[in-house]
Amino acid sequence: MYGKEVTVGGWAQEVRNLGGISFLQLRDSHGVVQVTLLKKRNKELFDLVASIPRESVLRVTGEAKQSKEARAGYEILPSKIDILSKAETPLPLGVVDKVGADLDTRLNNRFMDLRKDEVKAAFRIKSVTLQGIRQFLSSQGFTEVSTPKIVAAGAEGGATLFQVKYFDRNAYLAQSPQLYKQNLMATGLDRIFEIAPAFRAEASDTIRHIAEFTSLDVELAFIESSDDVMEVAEGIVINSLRHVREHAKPELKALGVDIGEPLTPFPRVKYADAVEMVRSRGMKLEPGEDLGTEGEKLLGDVMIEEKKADLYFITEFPTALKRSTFYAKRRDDDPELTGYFDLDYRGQEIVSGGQREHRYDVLTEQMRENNLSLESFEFYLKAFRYGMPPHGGFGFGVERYVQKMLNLPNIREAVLYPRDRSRLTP
Ligand code: AMO
Repeated sequence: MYGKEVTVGGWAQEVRNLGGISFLQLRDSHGVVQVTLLKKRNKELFDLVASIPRESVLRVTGEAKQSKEARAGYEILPSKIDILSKAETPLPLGVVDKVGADLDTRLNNRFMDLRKDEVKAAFRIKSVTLQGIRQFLSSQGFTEVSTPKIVAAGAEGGATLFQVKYFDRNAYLAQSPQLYKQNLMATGLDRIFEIAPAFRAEASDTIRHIAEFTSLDVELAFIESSDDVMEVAEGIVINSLRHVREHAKPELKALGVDIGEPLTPFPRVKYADAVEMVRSRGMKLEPGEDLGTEGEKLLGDVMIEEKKADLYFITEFPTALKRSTFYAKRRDDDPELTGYFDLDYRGQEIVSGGQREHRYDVLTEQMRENNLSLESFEFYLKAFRYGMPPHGGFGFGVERYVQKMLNLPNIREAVLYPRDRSRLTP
């Protein structure tokens, strides 16, 4: 386009005024272009640009010219500049300033924060990740479904349920599509997945919990064991990482992240062995006790040091730790163990799942153990009385996955508008 007239729209990132000449850096989603103004050529435009507040939106028309000095290798010599939207001063948050703002200030001004390439990059990568996941799952014969987010009963314990008023009744925001994805296993839609928000009233403020997260839920019928389920989880990770490596190169570069090939097959560590591994590293934990955040982290260190594994399964969760997961199948040969697993990514759980209990009598017994009213779960239980195949699945925390993939210090960096105990706007 050299020598031709071009029109570009963007944000006025910076104006450098050197007296007789000034340079306006105009930024749009593709990058930054230099608009060069000569006072003697057009004093009116020169003065206009000198007065434009940073981050205003402009439309610039002018001649595109090759330039050795301009960073992009070309510049625009403007003949017309329209101010489409003038920015107030001072800015609530700098866009190109070297001084970093704290996360709260950034989140309070997210629209401005997202003008930074490295902040936007995480969301482009999240989108590419979801694309990779969808592509892989459809190639494996999975059907994408949508289930209600306003529900009558929770599946993941009362402590984290959000109650909502639903006309003249009480309802809850779905913590997980658990009951619905199992319900669908009775229909012949044998392999399903859903990518949707899940809600948890998490009281504590941590770098890995939010009140609204994107849950990738998978469920498959006619399985032999949890192994069939783990295979799908592993496939999702391997294929979506590859997809990101191939389709998000500039974004990975902006973040300075290099995603290597993970070690495959993902190593599997039995829960009991995981406890021994962290105990041998000095952590005080009784056999069978919950690993907790600290134990998970320590196990992550051990797996990287000893096995060079970023991603690994923790398998055979003890029944004692999964008792409240009333739908989890206990092993026929050893009822003290389940086939439940977690998939951890460098010391953080990102996936949890396993084979479900599909036998009505055993399932209702496990529910009674948890003091659940079978009546309020009738819509769920009914499907188990008329032909329910063996099945299993998992919940996969999309933001936790992106957080670990990109080494983000806080899960909130992977959510455009995070929800937590203190945050309801923006
Ligand atoms: P679970 O409660 O372990 O299992 O959740 C599954 C995955 O969801 C993610 N996750 C969260 N991410 C961010 N903030 C939170 N507050 C949060 N809570 C959970 C984690 C976790 O591994 N119904 C079962 C899944 C199943 O068995 O299919 C369930 O919800 O990455």
